[in-house]
This record gives sequence, C-alpha cells and structure tokens, in this order.
Amino acid sequence: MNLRTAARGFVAFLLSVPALQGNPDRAVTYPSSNICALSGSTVEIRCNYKYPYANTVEKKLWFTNIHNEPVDLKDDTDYTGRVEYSCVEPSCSRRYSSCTGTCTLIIKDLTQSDSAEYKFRITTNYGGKYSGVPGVKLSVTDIQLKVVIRPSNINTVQLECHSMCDKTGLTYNWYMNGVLQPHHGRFHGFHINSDLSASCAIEGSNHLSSPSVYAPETPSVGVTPPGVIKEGSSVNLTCTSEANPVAKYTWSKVPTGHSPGHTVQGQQLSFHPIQSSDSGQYLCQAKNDLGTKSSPISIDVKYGPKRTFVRPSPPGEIKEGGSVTLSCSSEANPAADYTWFKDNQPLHWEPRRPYTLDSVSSKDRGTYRCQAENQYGYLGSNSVFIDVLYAPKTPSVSVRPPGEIKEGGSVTLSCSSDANPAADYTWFREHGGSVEELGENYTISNITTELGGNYYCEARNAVGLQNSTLMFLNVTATSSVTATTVARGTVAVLLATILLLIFLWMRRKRASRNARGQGGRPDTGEESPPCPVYDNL
Ligand SMILES: *[C@@H]1O[C@H](CO)[C@@H](O)[C@H](O)[C@H]1NC(C)=O
Ligand SMILES: *[C@@H]1O[C@H](CO)[C@@H](O)[C@H](O)[C@H]1NC(C)=O
Ligand SMILES: *[C@@H]1O[C@H](CO)[C@@H](O)[C@H](O)[C@H]1NC(C)=O
Ligand SMILES: *[C@@H]1O[C@H](CO)[C@@H](O)[C@H](O)[C@H]1NC(C)=O
Ligand SMILES: CC(=O)N[C@H]1CO[C@H](CO)[C@@H](O)[C@@H]1O
Repeated sequence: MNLRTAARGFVAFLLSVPALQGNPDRAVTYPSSNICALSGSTVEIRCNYKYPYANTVEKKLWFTNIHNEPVDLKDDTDYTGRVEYSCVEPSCSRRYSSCTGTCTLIIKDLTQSDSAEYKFRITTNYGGKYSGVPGVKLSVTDIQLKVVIRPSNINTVQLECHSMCDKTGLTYNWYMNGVLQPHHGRFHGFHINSDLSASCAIEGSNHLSSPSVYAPETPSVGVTPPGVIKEGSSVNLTCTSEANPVAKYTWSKVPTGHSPGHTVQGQQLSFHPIQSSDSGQYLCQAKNDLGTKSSPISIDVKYGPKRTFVRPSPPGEIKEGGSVTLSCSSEANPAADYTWFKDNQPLHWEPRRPYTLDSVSSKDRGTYRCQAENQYGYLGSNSVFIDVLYAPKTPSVSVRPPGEIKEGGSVTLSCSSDANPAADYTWFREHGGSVEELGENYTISNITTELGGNYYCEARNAVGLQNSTLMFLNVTATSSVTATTVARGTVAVLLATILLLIFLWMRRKRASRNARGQGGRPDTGEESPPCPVYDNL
C-alpha cells in the first residue's frame, strides 16, 4: 500500500525546525520538532537514525508512553488500528563506520487526545539503545468557526474560520447549506437567514470541516409535570432548540384583553405556584446571531369555582304574578355546574340554566342561593332574599270573648290577613260605613243591642285590597228581656179579662131574649148565629 496515498488529507506542518541532536554518532533526529494537525487527519512524523557500523537493528519503535520500558505505539491500545511505520532499510558506510535509516510514523484519524510528544528508539544486537530526546510535539486541534457580527450591517454576519494551525497558511472553503461557495479565505459574509447553515473546511481536505453554525431550529416546548395543570401546583415550561452558537431564550406571554403580556429571559419559565391568571398563550423564542425561531404553547390552568354570585333580574321586590330570573355566576375551569337552594333546601333545576320564576306567588318568597361545583371544588354564593309583594288574602275575622255577647259588655273584633307588605285594616259595619277606629282590632265597650249586626273588615296594602266575610254580632239584652216578658204577660191577662167580660155580657143578653119570646120562630134577620169563637174560647 502506498503510504502517500493513504495519507491523503494529511495535514502536517513544520513550525520550527531543528530538533535537538542526540549523540552525533548514534542518534535519532527529527526533521520537525513541532507538528500541528487537525482532528480527523493523518499525520506523518519522520525521523532519521544512525547506529554503529556492523551492528544490526533488532527493534525499532515509536513511543509516547513509558511503562518501565517504552510502549510500542503498535501495542498501545490508545492507537490500535491507527498506527503504521514506514521505515526505509538503513544503508551502512564502512568509511563513516555508521549506518543511517529513516522511519516515519503514520497516525490516522487523529483526535485531540493524540496530542503528545513522540519519540523513536532503536535497539541493536549489541544491546545499544538509541532514541532521540526530546521527541516531536504533536498538537491535534479542531477547526473552530467563530461568528463575528459585522457592526455596519445588522442583516449580515461575518463568519471567521479559525484553527490553531492557521499560522501554517491553511486555505478554507465555505459551504452554505452544504453548497460550496465561490469564496475562499478565513472570512465570509452571509445574510442573516433562519435557514442558514454554514461551515468551513480545509481546502483539499473537505472531510476536515468545522461544525456547522446555524440559526435556531423551531424550539420544542415541554411542560413539567405533564398532564392537567391545577392551580396551586408548580409548573415549569422548558424551551429547547438546537442552535450553534447556543440559542438565547426568551419567554413571553401573549397579551389578551384582560391580561398584559410580559417577557422573561431564560430557557425555563417557572410557575411556583401557578395561578388561574397564568392561563394563556406563551411564546418561546430562541435566538442566536444567525436568526430567531419561536414556538407557542397554551397553558390552561384548571381550578375550582371562585367568586360565586347570585343576581336576581330584575333586582328588588317582585309583585305576585311577575317573573324573576336568578343568575348564578362563578369563575371556574372547567365551567361549573350550579345547584340552587331556597331556604337551604335544594331545588330541582338544570345545572347550567339560570333559575327562573315565572308568575311568582307568595310561596316563592324566600332566601335563594346557588352553589357552583366542578371536579376541582365547590363554592356557595351569597344569599338573595326574594320578597314577593302580594295583595291581602281574604282576611279571617274573630271575636273576643267568644260566646254570647251581653249588652253592656265589651267585644273585640280582630281582622287578620296574609299580605306583603303588611295590610292596613279598616272595620265596616254593613250598610253603616266604616267605624271610627282604624286597625286590626276593633273594640266595642258597653255594647248595646243597636250595635249588633253584620261587620266586616277590609285589608289593604300597596298591591291591593280584600274584604272579609260578614261577621254577625248578636247582642243579647239583659234587663229589658224581663220587662218585655212582663209586658207580654200583662197584655195576655188584659185580653183574657176583656174576652171573659164580653162572654159574660153575651150570655146575659141571650138569657134575657129567651125569657121574652118562647115558642116563636127565631128572628133570623137580626139574630146572629152562635159564635163558634166563643165555643172555642
Ligand atoms: C422546576 O424547575 C425548578 C428549577 O429548575 C426545579 O427546582 C423544580 O423542581 C421544577 N419543578 C417541576 C415541577 O418540574
Ligand atoms: C290585636 O289583638 C291581638 C290579640 O289580642 C293582639 O295580638 C294584637 O297585638 C292586637 N293588635 C293591635 C294593633 O293592638
Ligand atoms: C270591600 O268593601 C268596600 C266597602 O263596602 C267596597 O267599596 C269594595 O268594593 C269591597 N272590595 C271588595 C274586593 O269586595
Ligand atoms: C241571638 O241569640 C239568641 C239567644 O242565644 C237567639 O235566640 C237568637 O235566635 C239569636 N238571633 C240571631 C239573629 O241569631
Ligand atoms: C259603664 C257604662 O258606660 N255604662 C253605660 C252604658 O250605656 C247606658 C245607656 O247608654 C248608660 O246608661 C250606662 O251608664
């Protein structure tokens, strides 16, 4: 195998020349004592050696590590498969009584850890050991691409290709998105572009290229912990974007109608604890000198009901027959279901619909409240008193004391009616107009029979009025009751006496007529027949 061909891509450069000479007769010398090579390349390190005439070389080795004895690089596990020796057979000169040879160390696939001092040693059949000290210092370096922003133009970046081996006069090729650019040299200007990816490579050794520099890729956004976000928990938003140079991150909250936006620098946005007001759209922006990319994320904070209120519409008092709607409102995520209560008793109603009372009646009067509930909690509302105004119901009337009402005694008539607002009462006497006293209780002291009769009361409020049924007062006379009886008795006695006197007088008259005309026809024209009334008497 032709080693020159194998070392295509070889990049080794002489920096300072003369190595220290060993013993002039039997020494190892190195044409170059410092070599700069790039990662991934192949390096050749040469040496010349001399040894006494008539000796034979038994062992040749390159080494860098010493474990008691120098370790042959071919046996060094750090170099397995990457090391070759290319040695030319020595030529001997009797005249100079010495032999000379060259041996070149070839290391492939250099890495930075290959940077070390390399030495060569021969051992002859007479036990002579010849090595060159110091050896060859090998520096393995990466190509570095530096990004420099040109101050004059914010739309352009100037890239500089840079390696530690620059002094050796490397020429660079430039690639944009993998395409070779016509320009060569250490510097190259590019227009800033989010899709830009640029790299440089050593001309003639294109596999020795720099890492690409590129604008941030579309960031990915992670939420920890994953899953449902509950108010009060700790939440982190993390933004990640591949970029070279490394991106700088900015988090911003997208402003909405009721919450202003804000901006936070850094890859992570922490909420400790998270609040319901933190819900919304967030944008993570990743930016470097070559461009900017952003990703949105939406945060939906779940929470139990807050600020539960019940509101009646229309507010205030409701007249009987009117309608009123009670709306329950609460902030909750997800939206709450509502339960309605009247005087602390649950009502049957759909969970999302306002509570509607059509054609209210006095029964609907009461204290209402609602309770909002979702899977994260529940909260009761304020209480609202719904006052239903209604006209008086038919009043009920009563009389005290109960039982017989005696003349001269005292009675109280009471009127009572269910009404809202409370009724005013007026007592009336049938056909007699209102009595003088107003009020639910009407007391008649020293009652007389003339004051007996029908009474009723009227209950009236702002909504309407209603009359009671009639109440009959039966006043019993006390003293005058005996007088009448006596009077009646007297009349009866007088009547009986008169009738008796008439009867006696008529008997006497008939007796005298019978005595004057006995046996003759009775005088019908003048005579009255016997009165049956008298017989009956
Ligand atoms: C959020 O990030 C902070 C700081 O990095 C860490 O201490 C905390 O544990 C994280 N919280 C969660 C919920 O991942
Ligand atoms: C009317 O009488 C009832 C029963 O005695 C009594 O409770 C009520 O207070 C009275 N009302 C008035 C206004 O005096
Ligand atoms: C109640 O009685 C008053 C007086 O007698 C009368 O003017 C009114 O119409 C009556 N109202 C009702 C609702 O019967
Ligand atoms: C009044 O009361 C008396 C005695 O209780 C009774 O005889 C009379 O029939 C009553 N009058 C009326 C009109 O109810
Ligand atoms: C106690 C009282 O006032 N009694 C009177 C009741 O009424 C009669 C007739 O009007 C009077 O004579 C009483 O003095």
